[in-house]
Amino acid sequence: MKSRAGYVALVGLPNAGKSTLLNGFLDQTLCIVTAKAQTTWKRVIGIRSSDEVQAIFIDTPGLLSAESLLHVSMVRESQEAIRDADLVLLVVDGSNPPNAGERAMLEKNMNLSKAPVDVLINKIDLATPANVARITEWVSPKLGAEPFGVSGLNGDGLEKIWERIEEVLPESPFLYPKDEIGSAPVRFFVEEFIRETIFEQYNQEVPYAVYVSIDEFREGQDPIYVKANLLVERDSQKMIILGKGGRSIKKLGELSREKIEGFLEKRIYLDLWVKVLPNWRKRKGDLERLGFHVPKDTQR
Ligand SMILES: Nc1nc2c(ncn2[C@@H]2O[C@H](COP(=O)(O)OP(=O)(O)OP(=O)(O)O)[C@@H](O)[C@H]2O)c(=O)[nH]1
Ligand SMILES: [Mg+2]
Repeated sequence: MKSRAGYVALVGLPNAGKSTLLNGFLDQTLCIVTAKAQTTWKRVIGIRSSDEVQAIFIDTPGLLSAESLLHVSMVRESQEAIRDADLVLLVVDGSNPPNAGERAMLEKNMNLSKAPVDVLINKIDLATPANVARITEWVSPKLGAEPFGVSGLNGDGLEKIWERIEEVLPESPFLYPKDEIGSAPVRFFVEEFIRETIFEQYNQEVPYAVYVSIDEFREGQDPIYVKANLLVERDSQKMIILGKGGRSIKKLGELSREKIEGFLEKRIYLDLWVKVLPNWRKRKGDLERLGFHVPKDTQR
């Protein structure tokens, strides 16, 4: 049998469970997951290879109406993934079906795809039959797709989707070495684990204003020395991140370190610094320096 390989984009509204599904397909925690919407800010690649088939899953930021330049860049990342995919998996939260405006926005984005679009009703463990019926009545006529019920959390339905992926991907040599599971540098995962912990620990708007950037990563020593800058938009956010007597940032450091050590299977020393980069979410130059792709036609 000839080998098959290609790109499978996981797209949908914020909080639908895209990152959970990527981790489920890989049986590994590669993407950060939190209960808050808009956790994923940049595309993440996760690779699953069987003997003959290699799927390159792309986890994307949630599709949302853009309020800041950061959102514009997030939406653009998702749209590029839709355009480049060999199969698009539209992930819909079965416990919280999209409203009319969200449905229209999703339909518009799915039209960008040249590839087949399959719909996954995720969180099927929580979905009521009425919600499943509502989603099916929407997607069957509009997207020509019979939805699949899945649960990223407990893995239900994922093997069936994998079989579908194996059929749909084009004949092609493998695009990555067979034993590779990701393509991002280790630094990226370290940044993401810190960001995930920020989402878990701080409330309301604060996590959305923090960009985590690794400043130093000194390997070849035990423990590995990691210095991370936490960039916030205002002094008031800096005070919140630090907490009274530095207690909050100490806790953040401890919890993040445990996750990173689990991922790297090595001891690390984590040095966190908070810096103010005023209004970075709205500034084109700052966003580009931080690795976001801001559309060229954006004037700001
Ligand atoms: N019960 C249940 N919860 C789920 C399932 N999949 C995801 N979740 C939960 O839904 C929340 C959001 O999951 P994520 O994977 O971060 O969602 P996402 O689509 O990547 O969200 P953004 O990155 O914010 O766009 C988390 O609390 C998950 O634990 C599922 O199948 N069942
Ligand atoms: Mg996500």
